[in-house]
Amino acid sequence: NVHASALAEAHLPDEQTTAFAREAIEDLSRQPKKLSPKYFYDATGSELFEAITKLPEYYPTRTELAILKERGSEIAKIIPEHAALVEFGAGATTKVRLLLGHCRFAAYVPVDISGDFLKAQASGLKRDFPTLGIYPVAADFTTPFELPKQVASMPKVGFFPGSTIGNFEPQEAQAFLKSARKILGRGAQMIIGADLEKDERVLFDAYNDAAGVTARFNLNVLVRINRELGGNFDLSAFTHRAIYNRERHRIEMHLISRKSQTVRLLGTSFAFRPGESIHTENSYKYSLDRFAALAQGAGWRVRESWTDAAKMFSVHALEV
Ligand code: AVI
Repeated sequence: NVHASALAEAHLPDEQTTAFAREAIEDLSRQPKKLSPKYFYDATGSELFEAITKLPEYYPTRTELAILKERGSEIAKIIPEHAALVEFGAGATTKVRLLLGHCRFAAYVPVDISGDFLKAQASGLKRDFPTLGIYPVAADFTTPFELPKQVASMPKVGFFPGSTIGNFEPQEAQAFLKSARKILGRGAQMIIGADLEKDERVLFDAYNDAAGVTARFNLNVLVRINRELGGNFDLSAFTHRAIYNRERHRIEMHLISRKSQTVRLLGTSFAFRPGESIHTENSYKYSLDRFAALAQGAGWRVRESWTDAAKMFSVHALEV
């Protein structure tokens, strides 16, 4: 097996790398070529994403934070006391701290694929919320997982901020919402952030920042393939492109080949035409109505939706 032996040579034959290799080869063999956005987030990619959230053009993070801050007491009113807050994917703790500050949660269950990250996060929170039970779960939150037995009898509130749901295809988003409903159980609620459809120029600029951080974030997936899968992508031969697809209500990120070239990874060659794209990410934008329809299709009702005054971003409270 050519792929397996090439992996062994790269000294990285662990399970996650094997999955990355298999998926990258399959996705680059397609027409049009693609790569999954989940591979953006190695250590460098996560740092670049943190830098994106601070860019003047990238409004989602700061707008969602402002909504959570401003509406914290309204959110607290509809949440049962002594509930367990289950966060799907655990990034920076800034947003969850806002909710924990406003609402009286008995437990916090961060769910993330990276166990190390969870441990670091948990110890900081424990210091600031000493009475809160913290029960991290190391799991891929897009597939079914068990909640810790300590929270079995508590009502559950899911938390999925950041418009990460926008990076799922609509049918994946619906499947995720269904699975979250099953995991959270009877009487569940969910607080979820979704980026709104808006002026195309604003959307375009948010993914084409002047400082070029989004371009570096996009290209980092090729850096990762080179390092982890022994690829030989020439970074200067690919360029970042982000466009708004109006019909499909989504920003698309692409890496465009500047020339005719062949790239090799793990014994497989991939030919690129000049101008040919690797489609690396979709970021769907939902109107309030389209989001409500998505939630409804997954068995949730929108209890309340909050937006900022300029209607840039939305936070929804869902109930079963
Ligand atoms: C994480 N996710 C919600 C970001 C987004 O806006 O879709 C990822 C991102 N891609 C480019 N810039 C930021």
